[in-house]
Amino acid sequence: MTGSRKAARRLFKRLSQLLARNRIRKILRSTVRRMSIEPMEERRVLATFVVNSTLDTIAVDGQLTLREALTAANTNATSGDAGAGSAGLDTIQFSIGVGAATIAPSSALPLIVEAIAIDGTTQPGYAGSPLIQLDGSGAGPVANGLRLGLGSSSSVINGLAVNRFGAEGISIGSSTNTISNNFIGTDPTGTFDLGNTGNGIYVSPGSNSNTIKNNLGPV
Ligand SMILES: [Ca+2]
Ligand SMILES: [Ca+2]
Repeated sequence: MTGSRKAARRLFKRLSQLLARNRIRKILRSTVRRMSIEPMEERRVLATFVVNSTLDTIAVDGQLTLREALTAANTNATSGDAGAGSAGLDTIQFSIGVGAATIAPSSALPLIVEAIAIDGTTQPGYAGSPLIQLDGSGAGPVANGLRLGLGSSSSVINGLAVNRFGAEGISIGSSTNTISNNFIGTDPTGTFDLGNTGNGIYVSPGSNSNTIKNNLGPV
């Protein structure tokens, strides 16, 4: 082999090594990039609050109240025993012992300003009639039971008894909500008239495409 061929082979070998090293470097770089980006990807986890108390307080006391759940869902920050809600839709379920339970707010519950799904049918023992009763008799003369404000579109209120509020039972000020399987203005068995002073369900002008189905009111 001549000297120049040897030099050419050496050069070729060196170039191959450099190319291989470059390729490895590129692979390493992209792997590191992937590893550092993946944990930062936003994963939207919807919060679910399980109300376990009939109290109306906001306090860290092991009792997760409806007021705490509504506040945390609205603000996406913690409230008493309720962890932070997530941006947008959060869910409120119930597990207050088994069977009928009455929540009697001592003032108006928070205006709902983000999508929420409140599902009374999750209360253990539910068999088609509401077990969770929102009793507004102590909430003051201008309190609505539940009020869906601006920003709350696509909410669900399902399977509650809502009675004796000074204003409306459920007031809707947003769109594409579903109000279903509630007893509004009656006791939880649907037997006694416990009307709200205002409308059972009030839909504000400009609130569109709401689904209101399978609710019961006083005859
Ligand atoms: Ca609490
Ligand atoms: Ca929220």
